Amino acid sequence: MNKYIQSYIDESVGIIQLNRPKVLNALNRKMVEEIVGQLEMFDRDPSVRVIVLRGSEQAFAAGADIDEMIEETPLTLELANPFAEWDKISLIKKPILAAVNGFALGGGFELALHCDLIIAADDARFGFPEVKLGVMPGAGGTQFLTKALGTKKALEWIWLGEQMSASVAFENGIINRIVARELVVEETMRLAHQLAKQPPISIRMIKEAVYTALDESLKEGKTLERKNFYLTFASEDQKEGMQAFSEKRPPSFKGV
Ligand code: DAK
Repeated sequence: MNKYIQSYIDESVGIIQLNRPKVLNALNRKMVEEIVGQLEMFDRDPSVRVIVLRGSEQAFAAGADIDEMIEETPLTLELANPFAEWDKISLIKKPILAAVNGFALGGGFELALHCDLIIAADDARFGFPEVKLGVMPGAGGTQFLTKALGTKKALEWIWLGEQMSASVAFENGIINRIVARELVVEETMRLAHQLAKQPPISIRMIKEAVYTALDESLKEGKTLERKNFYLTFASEDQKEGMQAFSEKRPPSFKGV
């Protein structure tokens, strides 16, 4: 039974809603475990094709729970190894869409950046305030932001710890779409349902290939792309997609 999140399925979209609104969805360790556990369950569930992660009215998440972190020492962290949970997010094969209202700060920004696509409200605020607490991002923030913005801009944002508007995040390619605050969930669900109609095997193979481009050389990336391309021809959806084109009708993909 989850205490800090709610989850449900809407047709083939699995939704995870962070649910600690009184503390702006500050992420404690148990909450991260619940989010990751639910992501893994949706990833294994054949009835789910796309996952949406959303916050509440005021915040996607205003960072890791400072009250929980305050007494941490290097050794309590080393023993608990809390980053192992975060690492599991990168293993999720299905698309994860973040619907961001309000604050996505620190660990909350990192959680959004672990998602594949980000839809944000026009008044959403992003940033890494860790430096103001005498620490620094620890769940990938320095890496994600540097890959998105380059070293100069990443250093300025993370050193100053200032909040970034949705429009700046959009101009820098950090988020996919900006919509009015009251339409964030609706637009995210619309996109999720659109993606859910795409062939699931292609969607998974594309996700793997695109992230490989971040870590591997062009040569290795192209090799993996080619293998994944071959693999799509093992699917019934490849036959269906091409047959539907010939017959001039919309395809119906089954994920097999
Ligand atoms: N932790 C705990 N409580 C928080 C919180 C947080 N991160 N953010 C907000 N709250 C609580 C506030 O204390 C307040 O509680 P009450 O006083 O009502 O009991 C309530 O949420 C409402 O917040 P405010 O009254 O402050 O609301 P405002 O609108 O005035 O301000 C704000 C909103 C987002 C600007 C402000 O709340 C704020 O500055 N929050 C803290 C932002 C921040 O510094 N975030 C943490 C960065 S450190 C790790 C993985 C990741 C990380 C670390 C470790 N491991 C796997 C080990 C990441 C670290 C971080 O994220």
